Amino acid sequence: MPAFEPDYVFFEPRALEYPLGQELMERFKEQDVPIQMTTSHNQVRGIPGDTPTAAYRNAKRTFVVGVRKTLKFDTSKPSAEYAIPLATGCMGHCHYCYLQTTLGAKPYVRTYVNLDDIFEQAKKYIDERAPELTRFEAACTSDPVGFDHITQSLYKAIEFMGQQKYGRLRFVTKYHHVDHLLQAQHNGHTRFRFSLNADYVIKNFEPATSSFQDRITAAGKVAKANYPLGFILAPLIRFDGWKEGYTELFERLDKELIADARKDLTFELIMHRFTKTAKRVILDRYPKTKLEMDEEQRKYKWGRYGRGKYVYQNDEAQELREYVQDLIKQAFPEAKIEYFT
Ligand code: 0TT
Ligand code: SF4
Repeated sequence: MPAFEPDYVFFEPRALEYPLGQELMERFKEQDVPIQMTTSHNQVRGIPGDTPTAAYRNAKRTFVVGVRKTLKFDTSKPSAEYAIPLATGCMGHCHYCYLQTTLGAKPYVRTYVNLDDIFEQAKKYIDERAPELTRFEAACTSDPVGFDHITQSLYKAIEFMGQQKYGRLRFVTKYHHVDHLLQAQHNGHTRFRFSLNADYVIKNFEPATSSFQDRITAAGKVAKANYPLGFILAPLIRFDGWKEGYTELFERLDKELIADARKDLTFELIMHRFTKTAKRVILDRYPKTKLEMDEEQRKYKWGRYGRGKYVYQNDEAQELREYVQDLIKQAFPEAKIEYFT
């Protein structure tokens, strides 16, 4: 899995008023990537593709450089108090990804260059709650590690948060391109998490992401650089043979993970869920997917604005939860399980 480089690039004109916007323009010019200007990201036009599927695949290889206008941060339960907006979209092709519906027709990677505005706003949120800690999730709308070798904005966010007595950063990734982040002055204020799953899930549902092995190796490096480390097991799926699959995951993890990584380790557990809209979009984009999305077998969990989700039945959820929690307790008795949802 080579580090991502886009095939198409768009700039919002205002992005060029910021140093990062200018740097990115220079970088892409040097690389000879086709660059277009766009009045606003809502006006991104001209991503090639004869069919909607082809256009979607090309959009996933498109990079948009823009300015974040709204500086009100969303909340981000259960992982943090706030979502910090650094970017939206991702080049991965995970079948189950919620960005397919939350980003709708804008699946491209869009990065914000007005970082000082964003950090200033984060500082305000921190001050409001001090001396309580305020946690910021940087992976709500994107996988921010996968293209940080291009923008370095996650790097800057890590260093910004390193200086905040009462601020904490966290993010999760499926990419192993972490080397430049190892030097950041994080001060222990960033929890660096990797998303892991059973081999079956990675093989069938996570195209265009880094392999299990690469993620574990990267996790070892991150722990060596003294970052607090975490794993998100998501989505937990009850595929045929899931018990064996998740047992094997922990056997491998136990074998491969270096001792340094076990000191301050957290786990977050998230069950698979889908909405009716998500199911439609997924089947449209990945028509051959093996992802099970049978409403009949699921429990309907009511949500706001009619956006209810299909989750596993209570007894199935309970079984999944206990099984995976036991695996964690056996292999990593000192680790903290932050939540199961
Ligand atoms: O469907 C995915 C589920 O994963 C959501 O319920 C959120 C959850 N999630 C994702 C989580 O529990 N912990 C995480 O760290 C996430 C990777 C990030 C996250 C996203 C979060 O913690 N809290 C959130 O509210 N989100 C948002 O959920 C982003 C998106 O808009 C929405 C999708 O339901
Ligand atoms: Fe979605 Fe994460 Fe996969 Fe990217 S890596 S497609 S953000 S689930």
